[in-house]
Amino acid sequence: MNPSNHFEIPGSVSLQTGKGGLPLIRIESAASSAEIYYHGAHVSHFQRRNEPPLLFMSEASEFEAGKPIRGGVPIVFPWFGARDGMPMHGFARLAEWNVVTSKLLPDGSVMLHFRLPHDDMFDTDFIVTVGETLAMELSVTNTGRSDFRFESCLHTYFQIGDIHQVEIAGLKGARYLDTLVSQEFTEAEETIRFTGETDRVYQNSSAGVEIRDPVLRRIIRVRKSGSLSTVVWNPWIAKSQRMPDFGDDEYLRMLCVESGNVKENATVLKPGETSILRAEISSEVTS
Ligand code: TA6
Repeated sequence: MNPSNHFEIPGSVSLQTGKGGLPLIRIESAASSAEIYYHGAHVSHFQRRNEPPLLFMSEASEFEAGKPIRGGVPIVFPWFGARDGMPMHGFARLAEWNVVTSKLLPDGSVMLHFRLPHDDMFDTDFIVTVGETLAMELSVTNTGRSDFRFESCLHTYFQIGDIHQVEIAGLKGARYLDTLVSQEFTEAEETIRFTGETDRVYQNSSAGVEIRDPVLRRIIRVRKSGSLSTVVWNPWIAKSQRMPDFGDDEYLRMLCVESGNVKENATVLKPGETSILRAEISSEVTS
């Protein structure tokens, strides 16, 4: 793939060669930096000045056509989870997206607009704004002549100091499916802590969450709109050992908190309708 560089902005947006020889776009804003691969329109890096990276990236991740990148923000679309004979979590994260445009905004943040190669049934756009925060917007329009049902999720991997010491706040009262035991529960705790493999799909929850990290001394906040599902995942020890593109001990330093619309919260668009899923990630350094 030899992408054109029509969108480059000197000092802010540049086309570079990333891992595996894949083309990526490097973004420098006044407050932060980021990297986005054409492969999956995959945000692989986001870091605020004078802070550790906010996104986790596995040292063992593959960077090649047909393979998902293990870390950053995989775009899950148009289905979540497994589907017979089809790629896990849909094909969007495996596709080579096109860059529509870029823009330097008055506040010093930088916007990049990606589009999934055209499909007869839908148009899919992904807009990333890199600044004090990382703002992501996945927009889907039904361009077909019948209803279009799909699942979508920004499957965000956060970098944390130690899974044993981190906690998530904001999900108390939400009902969730514990996929490890295929049972539903209601979150009774003000904060969620981790003592083993965790794979929960919180449903009908539009709430933002906080990830409180005493080791990296920061609070990560995820605010979302157009999203009723929040997925919380850590593979822990055994599953980490089974994942070839993930280090055995990397579960200690990552936590997925994913904003989307999956399972019973799947989206149904009538012809001509558009849905927009937004997630904005910010961080606050604590004492
Ligand atoms: O994060 C939820 C989840 O569905 C987990 O069950 C786990 O499979 C994870 O996604 C990673 O999926 P992947 O296909 O990227 O290995």
